[in-house]
Amino acid sequence: MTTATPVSLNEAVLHEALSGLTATPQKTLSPWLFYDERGSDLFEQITDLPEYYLTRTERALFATHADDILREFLTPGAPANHAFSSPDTFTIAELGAGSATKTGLLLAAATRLQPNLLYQPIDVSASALEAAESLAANLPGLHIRPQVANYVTEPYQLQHPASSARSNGNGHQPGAPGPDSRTWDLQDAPGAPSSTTVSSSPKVGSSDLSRPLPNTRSRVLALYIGSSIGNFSPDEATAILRRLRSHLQPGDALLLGADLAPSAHKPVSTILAAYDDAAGVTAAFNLNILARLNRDLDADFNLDAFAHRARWNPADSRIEMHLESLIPQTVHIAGRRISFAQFETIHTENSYKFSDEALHHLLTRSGFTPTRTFHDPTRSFALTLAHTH
Ligand code: AVJ
Repeated sequence: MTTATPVSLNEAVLHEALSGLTATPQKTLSPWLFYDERGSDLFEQITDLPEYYLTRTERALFATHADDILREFLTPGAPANHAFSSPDTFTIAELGAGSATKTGLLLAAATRLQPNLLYQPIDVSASALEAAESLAANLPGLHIRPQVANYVTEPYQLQHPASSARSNGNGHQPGAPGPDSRTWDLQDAPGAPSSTTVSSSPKVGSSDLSRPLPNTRSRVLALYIGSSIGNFSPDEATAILRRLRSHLQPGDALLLGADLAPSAHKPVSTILAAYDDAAGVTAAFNLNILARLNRDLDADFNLDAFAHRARWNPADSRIEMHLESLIPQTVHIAGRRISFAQFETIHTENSYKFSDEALHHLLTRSGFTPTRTFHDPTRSFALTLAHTH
């Protein structure tokens, strides 16, 4: 182990391992256990695999549609050539932000639209948030307020800072909003948050042209992307989105990134290959969960006696990852003996794949009205913008 695991985290790992591995009839381990240092590194490698289409497809959607997404957020239903004019400014928040590499494309578009932008990434990993913070170095006007929290189990906050709106004194840039667009200044705004990272770029919008508009606020665009929602059962997913909804107000919106169910253009084999790649990186990622229990809990799993399995479960529209015991065997964890029959599996992950109807249903029962969906040409992945209702 290269870094010490905090005692409380180790206790959570122990609790999860013992409760999951003594469950009957199906042994389970929760997917959050994948993401220790080694597992996070393996997941980064997965996102570059030729078979793992999810990350690159979603990134392409951001590259193509960042401006469309922001326009639709600010002025739902407006035509493509519509000039932005909104009395409110906006801020972008993100659940499970990780290192936020894809988000950078949207943040870049947003800072062209609004010279000072507050970005609120929330992630359980402090090191991932440090990587997200480095985005500010490359995007003048971006202010980052990171929060370390598990958005499933821990409280988190979303700020709607009161804005001291002012006109953009720098004139009209191509692709940028007209001189009437509002922006706000983190330093001057009453009740503004103190961001932990403030870019060193000069402030855009000169004070002599400032026109304070009281009673304006920042609308929140909340991102939940990367198909992270796919790890949760329909009830858990609804609970996560309802909680997010409870932090939002009228005019705010959610951008949900989800992997789509098989279709004429997307055979099951394509989806399965993404979870069983030729190079064996996903197998190593799955097996790392056992290696982690060996490292953190001093367990004695023989990694050669378990094999990675990925299955398509059509009834629940999900990929399941399992670890199959190749022989009858007994493993020791913290003084407990855990026995496996030959071919018995540990269920380690579900990755739900959504139909358009399933996405619509999930969003509406969580308090959102889908406004517009952005698909790639093969309809493999969807970015759905949904406003609060
Ligand atoms: C991070 C949950 C989106 O389900 O595709 C990748 C994790 N598991 N390969 C996914 C994962 C196996 C991934 N998510």
